[in-house]
Amino acid sequence: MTRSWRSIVCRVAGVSALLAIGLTSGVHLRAETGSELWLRYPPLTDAIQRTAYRRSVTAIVVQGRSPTSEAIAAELGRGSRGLLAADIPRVDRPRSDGAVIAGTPSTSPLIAALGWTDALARLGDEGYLLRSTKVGGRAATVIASSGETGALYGAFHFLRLMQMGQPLARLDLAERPRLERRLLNHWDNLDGSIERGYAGRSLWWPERDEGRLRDYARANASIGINGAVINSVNANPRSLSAPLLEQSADIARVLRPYGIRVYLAANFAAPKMLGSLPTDDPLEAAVAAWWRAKADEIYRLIPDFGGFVVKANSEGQPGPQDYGRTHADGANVLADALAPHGGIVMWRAFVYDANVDPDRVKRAYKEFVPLDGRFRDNVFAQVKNGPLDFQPREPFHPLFGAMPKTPLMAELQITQEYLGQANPLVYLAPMWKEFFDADTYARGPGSPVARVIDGTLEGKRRSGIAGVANTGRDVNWTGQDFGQANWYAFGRLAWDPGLSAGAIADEWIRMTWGRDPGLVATIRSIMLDSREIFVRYTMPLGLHHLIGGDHYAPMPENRDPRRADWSATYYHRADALAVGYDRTRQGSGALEQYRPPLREVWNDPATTPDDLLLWFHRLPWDYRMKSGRTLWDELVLAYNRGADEAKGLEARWSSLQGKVDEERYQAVRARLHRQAGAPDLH
Ligand code: GCV
Repeated sequence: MTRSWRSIVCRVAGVSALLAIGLTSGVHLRAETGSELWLRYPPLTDAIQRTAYRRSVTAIVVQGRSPTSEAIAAELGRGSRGLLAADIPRVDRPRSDGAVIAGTPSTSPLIAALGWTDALARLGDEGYLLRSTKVGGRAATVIASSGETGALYGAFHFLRLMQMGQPLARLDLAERPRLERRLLNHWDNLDGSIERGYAGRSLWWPERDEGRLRDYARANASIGINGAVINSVNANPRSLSAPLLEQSADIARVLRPYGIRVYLAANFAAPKMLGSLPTDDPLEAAVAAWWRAKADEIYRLIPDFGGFVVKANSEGQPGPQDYGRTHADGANVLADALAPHGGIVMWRAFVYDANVDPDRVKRAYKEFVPLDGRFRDNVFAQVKNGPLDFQPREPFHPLFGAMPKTPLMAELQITQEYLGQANPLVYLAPMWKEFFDADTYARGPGSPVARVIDGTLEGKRRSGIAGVANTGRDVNWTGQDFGQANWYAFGRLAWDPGLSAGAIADEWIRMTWGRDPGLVATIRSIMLDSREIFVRYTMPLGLHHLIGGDHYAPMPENRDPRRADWSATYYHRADALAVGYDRTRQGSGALEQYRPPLREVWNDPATTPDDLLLWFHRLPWDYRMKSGRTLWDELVLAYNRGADEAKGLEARWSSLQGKVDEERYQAVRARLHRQAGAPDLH
């Protein structure tokens, strides 16, 4: 029985190489490569709308002259030139109706004169007002913030309204981000390779194209990303050496005007490896002094440096436990060095020492919960969304809601390490929403993860989120064109976890593919179905981690000689009688790390949602499911249904031929064809 189950698992993923993309001719749409992302600004085809917009956008007034002000003016100019097919002049003050005025009370006398300073102060330096009003008796649109970055975000919002075809008259919008730190984590190595990167080499190591870097910054600013960790968490200690810091400073110089701060991943053994100290013991005065001097050196080069992320005592990385110290001891020595400069430490909770507990998913909680309250004020614990490792579906990590004194930075993975890498189409926003909306019950019912992260549940001042990036040097940035949607959605949800996956998809589709209602509806339905389809054919009923060493192809027989908990067999535990991991009270007890009522609900297979059944339970193959089918039949049904639906995605996409440009159409089609398990297109 298990043998044929394996063959079903393996049948559903194509594993041959992606070959050339066929090109056909005869289309009238502008050829596109995807390089412009969602900032394409193609001319609006609706003449009535274009005329109305032209009346609302007759001139651009950005009175500031800083690099950020220049970026605002350039983007408004570029966007309106593209969308309206007209050169909109930049002027120093409105001379007729229709000026778009952007800035802050301190950079713009026109904005200062509006008397909005108090309202702006309440929105913070990244929040903004977007209003239709009168300036000097003339109708104008004002994009105002107390900080220049906020004005830049507002400018992108204004452009998005036009890209979406929204009315521009009578605007009265106020926005502010719900989370303070909105970061991309790049797992980029100094040699240019990217760990779990599927879209080409690093955008900045070992050298960079400044124009591309600026486009990266523009894209991030358009969705509110305000920080980038530019090297891998498996950090090369050399990242903190003087020559590499010079390079980081150069990257920071390009990103700064777009409100993006540079952060670095630090290797905990840097004092020994770079500084020739005899130890990295965080309680040694010489080690603390080394980190202080290093922080001072960094801030001399990068005055707005954000801080360090650290992967310690995890997957072979050095850490404080090498000296019998705790994660808090380790984090605090770095935090003390950064504190005088305003920097933070993001100490990763991705730890799974086999000596802590036989069940991998229990280990981080057991190590970190006792440390709550022992971290310095400028330390975040950075916690992956689920307790294992970025599976297509996991329950939320039980640390969310279990460390009330420590700000938790949620870590999501935008790059599709376990989700087919850059081949299938998988829109991740529904998965992230499932995480944000999950009720932790930390303060009774109505304690969703989103409120743990944004700090409101436990009255925390600091908040943040990190996404492991999927960008690289590929022309379209993300390999699969729909990977762009995940980058986009991450930024939008980091800004406001309350946005819906569907609304974000709508925005992205209209800006990236076109505004025809039929086109939008088709792509939207493909996107919203895609994650569940992928789950069905790779990990139905919560049966997880059935992959081989490269985390791509299904390989349920995989036994990794290095570690049991890297093996598929460790997770599915399949034999002739049963399948699944028993995490109930009778099993590993992992569900005791969740609060009531979850631990009761998930302790009983009859009340556990089917989606997580085999995550928490080991059940006989003939176990009777809620549907009346046996477990075996239900699994087979899900695998087959998922595989059939994956084929259906290609068919649904085919209906769009001629409605989107042929280049991107074919590129997506080739990947969907492969996802369907069919031989590659030639
Ligand atoms: C950066 C998983 C990935 C590793 C990654 C690790 C982590 O194990 O497979 O590539 O290392 O997570 O998040 O640290």
